[in-house]
Amino acid sequence: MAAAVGTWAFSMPAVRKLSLLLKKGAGATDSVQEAMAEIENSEETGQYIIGRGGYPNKDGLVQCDAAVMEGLPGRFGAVAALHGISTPLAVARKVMDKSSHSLLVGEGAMAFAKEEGFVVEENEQMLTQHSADAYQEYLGNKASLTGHDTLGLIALDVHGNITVGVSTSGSPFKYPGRVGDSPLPGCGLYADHQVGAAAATGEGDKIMCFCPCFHVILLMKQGLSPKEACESVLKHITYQMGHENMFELGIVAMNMKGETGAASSIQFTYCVWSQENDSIEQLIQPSFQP
Ligand code: SD4
Repeated sequence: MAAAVGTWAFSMPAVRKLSLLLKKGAGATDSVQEAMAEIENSEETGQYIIGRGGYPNKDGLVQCDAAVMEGLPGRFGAVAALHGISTPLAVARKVMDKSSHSLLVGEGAMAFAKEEGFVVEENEQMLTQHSADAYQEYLGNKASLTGHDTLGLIALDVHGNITVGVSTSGSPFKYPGRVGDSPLPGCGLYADHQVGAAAATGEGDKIMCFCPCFHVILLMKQGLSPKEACESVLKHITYQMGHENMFELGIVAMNMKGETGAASSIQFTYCVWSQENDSIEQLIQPSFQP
């Protein structure tokens, strides 16, 4: 039974695309790559945007993080602080499929992408009017934006394979070279073909200290539902941080039956589709109250 889930309301077109591909029997990884690329390469996909149109770093350069993980052991690829490429997840896929490495960063990631035939664009091409204006405003008052722009997609295909992909331009106006949780396995994403997959969004600098996606998978392995597992992890982190210091974190998860669930420290919208109902729902997860 195929199923798909995506983080934030702006995942709606991507989840729709996943539903169309998965219904036709496409593989989970191909589907995630194709659905992600449409949003990455689109200039206007919502208030917070990934890939082309993402917010630049403090020097004005759009630097993206992306990763893909299949449920099968050792199938992971990621890029971080990659610039000039409008579809970062496709490069992460190449790292997984074509290299002996798991994570490539910065200039090395760009050189690898070039070798694999990706077109490297000028930074101006990666900026949009919206992101360029936001950067000018930042230069004027140095006030950093808060917001979440990670698109996380989980797909379970009709063949029983599960894949999770994430893509983000990270925190707006970040320090050059900053890497968030998204391209780190266990932190921004995790998949296990016996259990399911999870993806995270929020303040990556904090998220990476807790490996929340791996934790969710471990709990699902022990028999918790995706929702119970996400809630349990959020509760654990909130307890460790203290409620007043809790940072912004949203987690979505899916098990191998295609059941999904989420938990979040702030109100969080996510989109789900299952072959059984064949309708895409936008669900609002209220903020977690310990
Ligand atoms: C990151 N979790 O890089 C990602 C994206 C995000 O505000 O939510 N940024 O921290």
